[in-house]
Amino acid sequence: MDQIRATYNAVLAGDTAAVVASVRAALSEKIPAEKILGAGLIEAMDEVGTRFESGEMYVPEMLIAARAMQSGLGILRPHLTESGVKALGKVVIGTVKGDLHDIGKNLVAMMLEGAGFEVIDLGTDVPPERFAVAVRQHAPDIVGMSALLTTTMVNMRATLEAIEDIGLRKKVKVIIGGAPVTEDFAHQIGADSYAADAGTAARLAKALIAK
Ligand code: B1M
Repeated sequence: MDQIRATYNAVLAGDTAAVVASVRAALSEKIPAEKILGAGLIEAMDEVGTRFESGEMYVPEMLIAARAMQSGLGILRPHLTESGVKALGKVVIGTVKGDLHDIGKNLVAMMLEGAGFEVIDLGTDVPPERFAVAVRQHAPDIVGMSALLTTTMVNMRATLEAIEDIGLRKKVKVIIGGAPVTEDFAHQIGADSYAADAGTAARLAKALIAK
C-alpha cells in the first residue's frame, strides 16, 4: 500500500507504531516531508474531526489519533526544519487560555523554526498574563496565538489587552490562527495578521520581520 495512505489509515486507527513505521517508510522512499505531513497526517486529523462531529468517534479516540499524529510529526520535524540557520527573529507562541489543542500550534512552531526563527513555546492553556510576562521577559519580535475552540478565541483579545496593559503592544507583531479563527476576527481584535496554516504563518512572520 502506498505509504501516505498507510500513514493516513494509521492515524485514523490511532496506531502509533504503524504511524511511525509508515512515515519512516515514506521518507525512505524519498516522499517529501511536506507531502507526508499534508496528505498523510493533516488529512487524517481532518477526517478525525469529521467523524467526531458526526458521532462516529469520541474524545478518547480523538486523543489517541492525536497522539499517533504527534509521533509522526516528531519523525518529520528534522526534515521540515533546517538546522544551522541564523535566527531571523524571536517568536513567543502558545495556545490561548482554556484551550488544550496543540497539534496545529506545534506545527506552526516547527515551520517558524524551519524558516529560521527562535521559537519560545509557552504550551497550551496559556493565560493572557503569561503571554504578557513572556513578552516582557523574552522581548520577541512576534507573538503567535492559536485557538481551536470558538469559546477560547475570545482569549486572543484578552491576551492582546494584557500585552497592551504592560505597554508593549507596539513592540511586537501579533499573528493568530486556528480552525475557527478568520481574517475578519483578526481585524476585529487588532491582531496584525491571520494565517490559515503553518506554512502561511511562517511566510507572514518573515514578511512582518522584513517590514
Ligand atoms: Co478537539 N475539537 N476538543 N480535541 N479537536 C475540535 C477543534 C472540533 C472542531 C471537533 C469537532 O467538533 N469537529 C471541536 C471544536 C468546536 C468549536 O469550538 N468550533 C472540538 C471540541 C468540541 C473539543 C472538546 C470540547 C471535546 C469535549 O471534551 N467534549 C475538547 C476541548 C478541550 C480543550 O481544549 N479545553 C476537545 C479535546 C480534544 C483532544 C484533547 C481530544 C484533541 C487535542 C489533542 C491535542 O491537540 N494534543 C482534540 C482534537 C485532536 C481535535 C480535532 C479532531 C483535530 C485538531 C487538530 O489537531 N487538527 C479537531 C477537529 C478539526 O480541527 N478538524 C477538534 C490538525 C491540526 C494540524 O490542525 O489545529 O487546525 P489545526 O492547525 C492548523 C491551522 O488551524 C493553523 O495551522 C495549522 C496547520 O496548518 N493554525 C495556525 C493553528 N494554530 C495556528 C496559529 C497561527 C497560525 C496558524 O499563528 C500563530
